[in-house]
Amino acid sequence: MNICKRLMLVAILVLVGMSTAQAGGSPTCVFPETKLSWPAINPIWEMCWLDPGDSVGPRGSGMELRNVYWNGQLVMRRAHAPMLFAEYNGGQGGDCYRDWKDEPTPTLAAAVVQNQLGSIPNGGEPAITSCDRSNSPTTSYGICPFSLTIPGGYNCTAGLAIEDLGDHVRLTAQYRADWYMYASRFEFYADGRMMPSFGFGNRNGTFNSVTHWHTNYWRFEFDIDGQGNNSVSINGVDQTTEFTDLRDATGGPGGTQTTWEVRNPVTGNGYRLAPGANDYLVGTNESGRNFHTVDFMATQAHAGEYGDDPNYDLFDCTMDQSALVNGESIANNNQAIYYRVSVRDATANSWPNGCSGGSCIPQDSMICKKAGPTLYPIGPWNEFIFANGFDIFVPGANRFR
Ligand SMILES: [Cu+2]
Repeated sequence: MNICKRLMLVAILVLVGMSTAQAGGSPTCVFPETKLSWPAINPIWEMCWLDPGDSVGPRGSGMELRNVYWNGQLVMRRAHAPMLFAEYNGGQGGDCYRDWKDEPTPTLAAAVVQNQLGSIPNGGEPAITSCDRSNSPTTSYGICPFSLTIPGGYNCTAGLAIEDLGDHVRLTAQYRADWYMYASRFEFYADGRMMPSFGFGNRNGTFNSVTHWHTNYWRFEFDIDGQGNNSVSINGVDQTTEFTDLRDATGGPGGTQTTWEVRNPVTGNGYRLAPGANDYLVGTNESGRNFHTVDFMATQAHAGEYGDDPNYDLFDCTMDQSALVNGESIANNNQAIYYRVSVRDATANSWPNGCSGGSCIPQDSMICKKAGPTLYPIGPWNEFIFANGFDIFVPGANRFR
């Protein structure tokens, strides 16, 4: 190697070193946290996970992930789902409830993926939740094993299923609030994408007769590169004050969908949250009763604040965004962003209100419904992975069967 080539190599190494200044980080997990490194050798993603029973917040926050690192760089301090609601059609005299998120219920999974990273056995099946199983409008399959028998070491596991699926790792937890069984999933791809999804299942046919909605708000505490200096933008335009927002399929640049970004303005690294196709199926406030009226919130993060109400009870159904979005700065600090998905479980002849016969939406209340966004890495840390920049960005792509 001549001196010129040697200098060029040094320059390249310096540039790489600069752009990955925070690389090499790794979470320290403290009981009851458990560390996940995927792949086990030369990990791309590392994090601490907690099952719903150990999650923070009043009555928990479902599957909780802490100190999530991609290629040795901090992405999020915490990801969880602290606000969950079940609302019954007011036109049928229905009430509305705030559900709990700290009562785990088993998932059907291969023994090798139960609470540890594992690969699905040859000829085996990925982990199955109530929602994965539910494909009939009126039949419920109960709790695990959901009237299924899968040979080869499959059984009902408390805690998480953690599956190495080749180009990504998938974490699945399921929890129960009376009749309902909620499946919280998170997929982490080698290319940096993160895909949280929520499945709304059931364990019996109770309330088959009343149309109702389920609403989940995720909460993501980003700290890109771990310097406490992030910004939040709408369609790439930085915002300085806490805000609420709504999904808009054509509200982004060039008529694309509205997206939101969290970014470290110093390193340029960030994430873009793009709604999934199913997220659009049930808009805010479909019932008209003003319980859940925003899709997105950007708030300044505060220690110990995991939602709109630290002391709620079962009947506190309204998500009070004014308790979270109240004029604080979101410039150059740490934020918690919240994102809503809802599903409607319709019964025959009850929705829309006033319908009759064929004008009513046919019963689909026991059929599984899933929704969730994709979070895409943006900025320099992405360019080291993708030569084709934003070609990967496919607004509204439907990844659900
Ligand atoms: Cu339901």
